[in-house]
Amino acid sequence: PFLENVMQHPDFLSGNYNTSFIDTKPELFEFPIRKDRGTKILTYIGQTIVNGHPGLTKTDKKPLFGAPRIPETSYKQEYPAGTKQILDEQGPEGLVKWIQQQKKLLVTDTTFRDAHQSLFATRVRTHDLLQIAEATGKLAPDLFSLEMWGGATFDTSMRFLNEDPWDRLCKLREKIPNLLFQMLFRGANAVGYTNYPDNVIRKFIETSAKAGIDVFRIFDSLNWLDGMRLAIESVRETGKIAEAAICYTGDILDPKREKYNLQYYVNLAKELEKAGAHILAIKDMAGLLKPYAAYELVKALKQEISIPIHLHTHDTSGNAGAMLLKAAEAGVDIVDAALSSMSGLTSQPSLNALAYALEHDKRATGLNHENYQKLADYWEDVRKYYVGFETDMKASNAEVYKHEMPGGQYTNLEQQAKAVGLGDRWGEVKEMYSTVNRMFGDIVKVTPSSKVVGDMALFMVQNNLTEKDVYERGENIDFPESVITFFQGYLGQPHGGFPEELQRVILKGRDYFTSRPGELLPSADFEEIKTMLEEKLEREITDFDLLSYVMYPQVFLDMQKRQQEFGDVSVLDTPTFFYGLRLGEEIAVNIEQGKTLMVKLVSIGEISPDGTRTIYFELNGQPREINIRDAS
Ligand code: 3PY
Ligand code: ZN
Repeated sequence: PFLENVMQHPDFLSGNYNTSFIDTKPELFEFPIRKDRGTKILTYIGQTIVNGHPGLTKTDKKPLFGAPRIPETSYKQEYPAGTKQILDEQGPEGLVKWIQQQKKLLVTDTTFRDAHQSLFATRVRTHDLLQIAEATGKLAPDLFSLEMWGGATFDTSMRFLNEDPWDRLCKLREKIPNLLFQMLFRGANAVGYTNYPDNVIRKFIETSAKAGIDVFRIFDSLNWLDGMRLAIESVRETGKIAEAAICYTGDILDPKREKYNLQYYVNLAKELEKAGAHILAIKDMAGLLKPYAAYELVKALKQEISIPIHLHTHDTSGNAGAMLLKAAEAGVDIVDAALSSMSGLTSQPSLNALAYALEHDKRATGLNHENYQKLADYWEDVRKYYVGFETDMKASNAEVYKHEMPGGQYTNLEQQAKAVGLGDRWGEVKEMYSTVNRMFGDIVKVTPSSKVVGDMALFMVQNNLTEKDVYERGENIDFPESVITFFQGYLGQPHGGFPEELQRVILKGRDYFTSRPGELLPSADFEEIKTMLEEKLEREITDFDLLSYVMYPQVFLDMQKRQQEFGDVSVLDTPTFFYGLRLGEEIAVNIEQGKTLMVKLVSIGEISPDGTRTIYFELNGQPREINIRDAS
């Protein structure tokens, strides 16, 4: 009975590995007529001028931005050899041995992924990453790795940036040949929000390894070992690095929080080592690991396991810098940090500050202050483009120890709360988040389990429900879909099981299962999907397309449509992408190697009776008009 239930499940049908999903939704394949590249790009710019960019308040005047400071020195030198060469030449075992020989604290730079995911809703565009890529490879060859893919970047790049995430990976790989590329992989949830069939997990890992990922940080949103084993094995088969994570929650120093005590983490770490992890990650996604707790945890783990330890945290409370120092003292091998201009608050602590803090210490990082300052300067300039997506948070906030919300979720949930009219009740939402966590039995909260807690908290605040109401009137309440599927077992099993009473109230007689969802989900039929997509999209379908479709069918198809309408908008500079052009402004758009379009905005016509406006451009000096519907 559960198998049937899984197959009928709406998430399965929209998650979708079979082709019946699209047969029932033919509108997904109604594509706009084909236009030339110049017209497409003018249509995009015109659309942005008239209607603004989704998610940004429309301004009549495009803000003025100076050109970002791109360090010049980078172009004069070869790429120094880095950790990528160690892995390529000596394999995972050789790399692990090398890590263990280092006295210095090794550092991963998260600027390309978690920093912007946590500070401004994952909006950094490939264009801005590519402009600093060569300089990063040349000025920062002594990093352990560059975290640059996975987590939320996969879906946001398609959903909000009209970009193919695979394209970002391949292009960065070309420009940074010397650093290990690291991605965040959500175990059986891959880069999505629900479990996928086993053959999807395997193919995703094989394909990303081939495209350039070297280090896979694998976690399970409930610390459920069964949700991680397949990913660990698959990464090992590719010859890349399997870094398996314990997600940290609670407080090991608090005797009252015994569910997640030191022994719990030590046991889990030992299991992960046994399961084949090359490196252990301590993933402190909310920044709850306090300095002295970090010392205890790292000390204990160092005694109990023999693989290197890589520590990840967020600076929401303001304590993360101090925490890294205590962890370094206890012998942690690698830590995550972000370039200073992209650090702090819900992001990682500052890499530049860390390098200074440890100078002349036995764990000194050896990182060159001037080089990393140049990279931080670039990001200081570029960050300005994204101001419209920044959180309202102006200073660190220690209440994270109460609500325990992950850094990567904070800005997103705040946006979600605003979108449903709860902007002025954000304080209540945060409080409810911790109530919901308690009701759920105190679970590990990280994507996607954190999203379930967030959905329930929003739902309760929005409907003015108390904890008591849920138990007393729950029979008559339709809970959010994500909450129901969570209690059915679609995200796996939480430590200590589900609270039975609440599970009964929420499921209302629906089935639930305790086995691994991957065992129940039918395999994706890649051949069938490929044939279907080739027919519908009238082009060759790559493994990249196939995996993007399988992860996010609707998002992928929507992006195909926008690409047919607007062309490849990743070639536009970011201010133009978000704000269009000022009157009289002319930009050069490199649509491919050696092919440049000159685009100038001449004037914007009055609104006509049919609700459209004519936008007058010059394209390579020739007048061009584009009609755009004014949505205001
Ligand atoms: C993600 O899964 O995107 C995360 O950043 C979790 O911390
Ligand atoms: Zn993180």
